[in-house]
Amino acid sequence: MTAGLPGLLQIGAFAPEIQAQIDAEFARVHLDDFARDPSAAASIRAIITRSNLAVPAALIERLPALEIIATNGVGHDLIPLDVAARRGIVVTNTPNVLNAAVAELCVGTLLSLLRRLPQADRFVREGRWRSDNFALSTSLAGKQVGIVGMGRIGKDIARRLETFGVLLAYHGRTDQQLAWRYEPELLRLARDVDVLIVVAPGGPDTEHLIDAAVLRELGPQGCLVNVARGSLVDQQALLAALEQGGIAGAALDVFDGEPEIDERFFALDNVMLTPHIGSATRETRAAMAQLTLDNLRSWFRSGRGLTVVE
Ligand code: 8YV
Repeated sequence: MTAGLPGLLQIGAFAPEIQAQIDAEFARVHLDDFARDPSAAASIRAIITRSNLAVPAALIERLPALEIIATNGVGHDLIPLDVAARRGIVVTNTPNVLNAAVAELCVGTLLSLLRRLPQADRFVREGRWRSDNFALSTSLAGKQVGIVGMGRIGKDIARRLETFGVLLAYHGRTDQQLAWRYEPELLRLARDVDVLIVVAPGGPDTEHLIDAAVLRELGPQGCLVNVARGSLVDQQALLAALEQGGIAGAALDVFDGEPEIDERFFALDNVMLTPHIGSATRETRAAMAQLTLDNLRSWFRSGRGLTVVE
């Protein structure tokens, strides 16, 4: 560890150009090395991590000098905020810089699901067009779409979907007095719509928010889209609904136990599966990593984070 630079514990990997900045500006030790040799524990003042990786409470307790946890991602459901707050440790994330990318993936996978684009691509590649017509699919235009979680990303999704001629409504903790209809009852929203989009934060408060009852209300013509966290959906109820025609289909970017997801999904033709790539564009990941670093720089320069999780 380089003397004089702030001690930093790194969890996960970062792109070479970001890693170079980390190594130039911080006395960095990677979690794997720290697990073998925790001698640096007393000098660790910051953690840099990624939103899909856990920061165990036990690890925080072993770092007496820890001041800040900077996560590369908007989600912070794998960081024990209560433990951090008790210790006066600041937690920062990367809001806003990924809104467009996640919204694009949401719209893209929804269109792929409704128009059966992966199946159409396979139909052509397998030479079946020579002798057959691809079955008609269904339009997005005119559909009733419900958004669960009208935060920054939810609003970006709504603005994009408006241009497709859908009717929008949303559910969340509060009526934000927006142009779109607010539905306080999640079951009623599920009953009213053709497509239900899940884009609320993960964590204990939203665990299995989308359960068997909600899927029943969504019904045999309804489709589910999840670009938030697997934990928001009761995955066993979802698999049963998909297998038994309880709902028409689902576009899923997040799952329980990623990346070891339930192989029952693989056999289903009415699902669009993506490997948690909501924010996975070069531009977005570069902006996320830069904001993560800038949060650390601002903290050690001014004692303030730029995008602090409240
Ligand atoms: C991950 C995400 O952070 O921002 C989030 O909450 O889930 C993603 O952007 C990213 O996959 C981890 O690097």
